[in-house]
Amino acid sequence: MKLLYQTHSPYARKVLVFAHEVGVARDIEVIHHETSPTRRNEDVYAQNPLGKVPVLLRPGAPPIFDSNVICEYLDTLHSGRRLIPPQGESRWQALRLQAVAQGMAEAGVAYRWETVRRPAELRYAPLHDGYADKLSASYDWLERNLDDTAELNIGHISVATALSWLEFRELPGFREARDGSRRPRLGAWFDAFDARPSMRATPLSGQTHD
Ligand SMILES: N[C@@H](CCC(=O)N[C@@H](CS)C(=O)NCC(=O)O)C(=O)O
Repeated sequence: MKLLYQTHSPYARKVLVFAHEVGVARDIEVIHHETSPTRRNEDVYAQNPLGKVPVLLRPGAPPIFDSNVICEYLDTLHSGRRLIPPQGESRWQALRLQAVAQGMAEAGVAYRWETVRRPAELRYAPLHDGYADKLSASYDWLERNLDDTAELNIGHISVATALSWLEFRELPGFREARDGSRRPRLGAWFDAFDARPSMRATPLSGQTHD
């Protein structure tokens, strides 16, 4: 299989960390692509009409995207414990966590448009304030709700890869709240997760090209 990837995408890295965790990473050839809505990448558009990575190319089968769907697929390729719980409350908790992580990454991307990516004269301050609010509220929610005793699941992988990217891009931080108070549970949980071999094997690097 080939994975259309980006070394600075939280979504692409989520897929690759997932692949490492379920033991299928060795079956995947990683191919870096630069993507941006302002710079069309024909190779990516040829596989995904949204022009986004990650995309998984499978021999003799259609390409699949996005990161959520690729992880669902990879979870069918191994005989170990499923990292996307198939049923019951654990499924809804894991998918809810994934949804928060996806939203944090989306808010982070949007915040960057309003702070560094869009030409200065086109930026709209109330929007970046609004996205910062979403990040702050999500961090607080995770500090209260992240179940660090639950078995590893897609939600944890999604949150860790999103937080890692938010920190890499120096976006509003998760370790400290705006009033200066710490988020000790979230910080400790992230640091432990970040030491996993799957995270060490997939470092973030590079700049966005718009
Ligand atoms: N919902 C998608 C989001 C993928 C995404 O936004 N990828 C970014 C890279 S971080 C991209 O390729 N953006 C190009 C664009 O927006 O045109 C997923 O979870 O895979």
